[in-house]
Amino acid sequence: MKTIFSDKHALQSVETEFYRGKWVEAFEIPRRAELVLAEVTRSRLGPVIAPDSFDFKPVLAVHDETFVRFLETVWEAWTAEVGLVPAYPNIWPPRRSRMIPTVRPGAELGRYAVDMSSPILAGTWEAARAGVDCALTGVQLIEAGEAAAFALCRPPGHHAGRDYFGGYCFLNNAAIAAQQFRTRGAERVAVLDIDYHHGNGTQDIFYDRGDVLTVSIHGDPVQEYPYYIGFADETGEGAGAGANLNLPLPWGADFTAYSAALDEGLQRIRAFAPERLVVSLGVDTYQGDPISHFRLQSADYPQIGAKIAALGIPVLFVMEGGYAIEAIGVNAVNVLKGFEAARG
Ligand code: FKS
Ligand code: ZN
Repeated sequence: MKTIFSDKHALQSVETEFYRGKWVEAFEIPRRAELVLAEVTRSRLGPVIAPDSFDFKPVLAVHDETFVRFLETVWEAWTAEVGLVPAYPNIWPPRRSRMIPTVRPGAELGRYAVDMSSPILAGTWEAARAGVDCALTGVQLIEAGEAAAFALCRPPGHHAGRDYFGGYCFLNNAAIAAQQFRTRGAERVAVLDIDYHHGNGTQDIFYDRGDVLTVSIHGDPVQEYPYYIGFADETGEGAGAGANLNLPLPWGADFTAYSAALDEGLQRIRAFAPERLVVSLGVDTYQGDPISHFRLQSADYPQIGAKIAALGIPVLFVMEGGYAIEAIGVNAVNVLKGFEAARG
């Protein structure tokens, strides 16, 4: 299968992040994408192509316009007021606030950010847009007849909601792609999120819609980021009632437990009968991941790909997390290879 990759991902790059009360070496670094790309090439997965450019429309189909405008303009406003330093929020709106717009970039950062893990830098907007372009190019390839494609997106996207960013994410690449499949004519689309963390942004975006099924397997929010969302009883609302499935697993879950959850998720997807599938592909489920607590082995990942392949529908894989630098390439490509081997 083809991989879509943009060098612009490297525009989002920080040395450190705030973790457990300290500034530590950043986990979400450009090297992650470079290592996945290197393994794609080494393993001869298929051609690597640059993305096409797309206008704002697919982005505005899932994100609020004021939020998108904020992402686009906040760096300029921030540097004018504060100087050439990363834009971090340090204040958040109290519950029941009236949310009146302010003229201060720091206050706007807190309005839209859910945490401190996603600083806005000079190149953040361009990097995030390039990630979206990778995902949309993947949609285009599939609409042109490819059975699958791999959007090697960075920064990741699944924590970005309709009007918020965080968890290293700015624009929700997978959700934008899923919506684009709908726009291009698919009646029903499913998103399967196999990143270790709950795909809260994707859930948020499609929560009241019955045309996009969202399924996420992740660390139980009582003990894992993003904490306040991702519980099993969140099943969708309104027209979306029954179209969200959360499968939280406890710390220490191994492939036996994981596999059972995956089978349940895939069963639900089968029953929904989507025409297209987007997979939020995170490999932070790996036993050696420095910030996560599942116990998958590298040899488990091809089986995940094979199970997904058994759905028999076109699949767009969209890169999300994975922080065990030595294994990220092999683990991600193992899913894709397992998919291809099973699809034939
Ligand atoms: C908690 C530290 C939490 C933020 C974790 C973000 C995970 C991001 C991700 C993505 F795919 F988006 F990259 N820090 N101990 O892996 O879900
Ligand atoms: Zn993750």
